[in-house]
Amino acid sequence: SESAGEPRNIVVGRIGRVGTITLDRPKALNALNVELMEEVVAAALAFDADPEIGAILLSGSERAFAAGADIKEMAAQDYAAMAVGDWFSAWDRFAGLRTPVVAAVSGYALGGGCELAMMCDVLIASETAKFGQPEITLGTIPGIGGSQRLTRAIGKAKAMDLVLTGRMMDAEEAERAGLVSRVVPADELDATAAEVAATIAGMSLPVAYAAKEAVARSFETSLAEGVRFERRTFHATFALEDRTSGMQAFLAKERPTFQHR
Ligand code: CO8
Repeated sequence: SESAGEPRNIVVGRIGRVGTITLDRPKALNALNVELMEEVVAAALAFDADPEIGAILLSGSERAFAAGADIKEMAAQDYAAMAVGDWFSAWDRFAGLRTPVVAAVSGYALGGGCELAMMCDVLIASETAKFGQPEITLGTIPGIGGSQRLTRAIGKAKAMDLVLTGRMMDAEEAERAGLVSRVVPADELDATAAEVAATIAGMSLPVAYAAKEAVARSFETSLAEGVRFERRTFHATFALEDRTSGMQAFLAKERPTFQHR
């Protein structure tokens, strides 16, 4: 839907094979209004369609990854407007990206901000990161997957605690609970997240898609079906030039150079 003009709430860039999206609405702590959502989804889909992009890096600011859906925008809505407009369903397209997404989370990741971080594949958190689903304190509940993804990520005990009390969880607790991939000192966040994204972007693109899809499948299916899906996909990688050259490089004690096909 974002066709003409520069985005106003995000900064989009590119470093090698990594597409970068930086949330940039500092006055509202990167609150996710509809315009920002449409810009993020459009930028991410454009990267997803570009075979020169092997990973997407999503960041916020030092103070906030994102402090949730935009409460000012939501406050005036009624049930009919939310339901008929299917508010926030565009985020499902972000969750459906094939390209691996690395999130760099510093400061607040609350409500929709926590939900957006959980839609990403590798979540690198600064020691300053704070996660929470405070919707209940506003008289509502998570609406972009929080009740589902948080529970799958950290289990019922902590998910219920967070969703029912609205309290925040710091980076250390989030790592212990299994919500984040790594916690790093604040001044190392950007470099670490960029390095992780560049590493992934250096892999064979079809294999990275397959690896992401296989892990993501585990959330949608039984173990037996998931293992079957993985096995067939694993077999299919043997049709790829990158699989041939990757194994040949290992045997020749060389670094692999993937052609991404
Ligand atoms: N929406 C709109 N504006 C926001 C938001 C937000 N979520 N968060 C912060 N802001 C604004 C503040 O209003 C303030 O603006 P102004 O300067 O104009 O008053 C500015 O950002 C700075 O914020 P604070 O002054 O509050 O900064 P503090 O450092 O004092 O506090 C906090 C930081 C603790 C993060 C605080 O801002 C806060 O609690 N924010 C709200 C967090 C929250 O409740 N998030 C959940 C939102 S609901 C949600 O995400 C639901 C998603 C699913 C809905 C699905 C529906 C279909």
